[in-house]
Amino acid sequence: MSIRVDQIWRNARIATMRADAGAYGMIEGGIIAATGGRIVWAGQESDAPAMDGDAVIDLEGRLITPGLIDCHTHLVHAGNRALEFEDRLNGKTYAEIAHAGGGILSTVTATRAASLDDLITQSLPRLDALIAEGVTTVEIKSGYGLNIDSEIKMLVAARHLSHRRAVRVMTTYLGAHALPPEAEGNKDDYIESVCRDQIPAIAKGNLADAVDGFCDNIAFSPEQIRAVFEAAKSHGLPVKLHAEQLSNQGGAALASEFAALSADHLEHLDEAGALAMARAGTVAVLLPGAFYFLRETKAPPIELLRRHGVPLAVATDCNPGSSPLTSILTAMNMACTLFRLTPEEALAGVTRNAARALGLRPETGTIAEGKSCDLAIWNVERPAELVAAIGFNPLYARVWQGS
Ligand code: DI6
Ligand code: FE
Repeated sequence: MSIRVDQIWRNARIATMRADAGAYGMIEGGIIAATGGRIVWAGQESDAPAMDGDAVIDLEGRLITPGLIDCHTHLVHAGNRALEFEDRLNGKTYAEIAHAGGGILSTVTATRAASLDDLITQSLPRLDALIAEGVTTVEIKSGYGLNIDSEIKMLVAARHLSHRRAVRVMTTYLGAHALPPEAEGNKDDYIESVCRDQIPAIAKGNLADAVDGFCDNIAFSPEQIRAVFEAAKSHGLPVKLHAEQLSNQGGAALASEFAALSADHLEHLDEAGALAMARAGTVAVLLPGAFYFLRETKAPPIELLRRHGVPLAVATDCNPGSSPLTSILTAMNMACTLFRLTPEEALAGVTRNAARALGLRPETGTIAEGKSCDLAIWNVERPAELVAAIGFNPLYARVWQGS
């Protein structure tokens, strides 16, 4: 008697990315079977039970990895900042650009002015670029609306994108991203409106899967972020934080206190912060695109994170100001060239550990029985080929929830 399944992918090399299964959790001569969008069997063909599939695909030795996960993006926004990029290269200062209405506030103005449909239409090509590289799960933040209506519009746009494409979208509310112009410099009052008005409205509408903030000199203080986290907690929402990007504010330790899913950027992280993250199981999300685009020189303390066993994830940080990057493969390459991750760490960073940074560990991120059948199938022999090349896309096929 053979077992009936929906689909079978056979004759593959499988980088399962399971943590307990050797380098890349590699299986040679592998086979994956799925039913109802879930993996029901994955392993060596010679060990497999007799199975009958409605569809059987011979992959002729191609590599299968888990579907890739971009766990930190701001890909929903309107407009772009290419002109600002050009102005800076032509010698204008940051202050001059900001004074002329440029910088992050220009994205806020454009995003506020855009209709919901427009926001979706402008964001889709960025999502498509990620999907074309094997991404099956993407996180999308708000944070360019900075008032109730526009923050809600951004999150609704992000949720809509998941109906327009075969991809899992996780939304994150980032009201504490920047100070809106109408707040006239009063950060405490704005944070109060985030906690009192915005978070309850967003929680009520079930619009966000997590709450994020930007803790830095140019953004919000640890005390202000603590208030945001308390409000998130009171609505049962998990938290994450843009921490230690430009300076050390103790943001990673604060996030860990709230058992944050992740602390992201971390260029200026110290040992106390790394220890706190390790204890809380908070994932370190590395964003080499922002490091590159801002021409930073201080890399995150990778050796310290490794030593304390903090899980490392890698993401694009896709945003118009500091990381206009829509290539997860390039982010992986940059994580290796700029931060000295190994190719295996980079791949774990966009699969197993990225799933963990989104609270999706039981659902996706590795190839294992019971998980969603999210796969990326590549025209390469070895995983390192995905990471070493720059600007080349060897994707053969992408499978999300079994199809
Ligand atoms: N970190 C950054 O570098 C940006 N946001 C953040 O939290 C910049 C976003 C922008 O300039 O639009
Ligand atoms: Fe970001």
